[in-house]
Amino acid sequence: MYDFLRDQDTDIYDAITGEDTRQAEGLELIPSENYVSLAVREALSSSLTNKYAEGYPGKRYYGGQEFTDKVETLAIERAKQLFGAKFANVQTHAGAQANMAMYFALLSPGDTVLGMDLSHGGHLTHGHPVTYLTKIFNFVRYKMKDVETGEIDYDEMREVAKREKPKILLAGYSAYPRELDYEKFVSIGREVGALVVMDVAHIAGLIAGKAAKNPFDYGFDVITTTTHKTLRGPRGGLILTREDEEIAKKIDKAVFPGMQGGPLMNTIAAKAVCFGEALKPSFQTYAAQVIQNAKAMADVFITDGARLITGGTDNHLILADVWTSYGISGGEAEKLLDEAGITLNKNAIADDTRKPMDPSGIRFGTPALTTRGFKEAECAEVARLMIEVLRAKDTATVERVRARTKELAAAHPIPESFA
Ligand code: DSN
Repeated sequence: MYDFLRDQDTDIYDAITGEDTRQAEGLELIPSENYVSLAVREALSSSLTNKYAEGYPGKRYYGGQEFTDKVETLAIERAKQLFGAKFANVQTHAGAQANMAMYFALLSPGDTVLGMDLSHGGHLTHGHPVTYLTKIFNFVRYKMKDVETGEIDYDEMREVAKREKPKILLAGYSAYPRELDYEKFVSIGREVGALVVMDVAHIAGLIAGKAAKNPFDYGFDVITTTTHKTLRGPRGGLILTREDEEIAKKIDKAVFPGMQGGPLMNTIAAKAVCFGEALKPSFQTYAAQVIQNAKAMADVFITDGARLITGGTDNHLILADVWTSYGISGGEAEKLLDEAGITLNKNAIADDTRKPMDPSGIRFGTPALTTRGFKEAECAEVARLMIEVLRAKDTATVERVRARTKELAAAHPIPESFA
């Protein structure tokens, strides 16, 4: 691999091979990361990167679309099958663009979106004040009723919905470890005449692998997602519409020409490959294992007396209050664990009293470890190693744990393909 790159550009070659080694030798616990197959990587680096294909299959603004049309149609059909949707747009470059296109398709300037409070697990693109979205649309919030169990305050949600009359009721989070009551979302949305939308970026693979409930089965109207987290595909976005053709047409228009120019056809081919992989029965085994592994890690922390936000996990991620539990800030924990060969991220916890750049929590999860073949016992060991570092906070412990994480990584090479 990389023969031409090595000969032509040593600096970039060195950086990429350095990253390869980092990924191979460390344990990846960032819950939004994963390892793609070499088939996905081959599609990403294919000749399709040379091609302009503005428009949609059969309706392009450039010639030479015989193969791009085939690729995009396959990606659309597979995405629809995977999520039980009637319509799919596979062109958004990332999850942020998928959400933006969804807002522009379904809202007029000044319209209201009711979404999860950002400090309770929401996402920047769900209306954080630092985004341009808040200059155009009005975002109002619901929260968890009980941070210790993760129960959403559906009474508050209904009250705010009735008062604020949102056009969109938004579910979906980047730091929330529990399943939702989708029936309640849909009933509240219908009651106030809002479209019900979910950003499933984090749990897309769990839904595709039938290890988590599918919001479309409960009547959600639209789903947005990324393709590179639990779904284990290339970095990119995807928008699915359950059944309303008018909505799907508005979304297509919002993506192109509304927001983006030429689609990244190489990425769309890689998405199609990933969707093909996720349609295999083996992906269901993978998705179920991701959750079992996360539960095994959560159990170790709970037994150790740690405070986990929502008290545990139903999905692929865990949010731990390390400030209360181990007297270490999230930033310091991230740094020490990184040195010990465990990569994860600091994360604010609900109603955090510390600053976002050095919050009280860490967020970690099991999608990448599970891809490497880790099962519950190895994940529990990783959790114990983490606790050793969080408790001791000293160089000797970090070095000892580093030696063990390297061994664990070596015993579980990153796979090249999936059965
Ligand atoms: N940055 C992603 C995550 O890590 O959750 C969400 O966009």
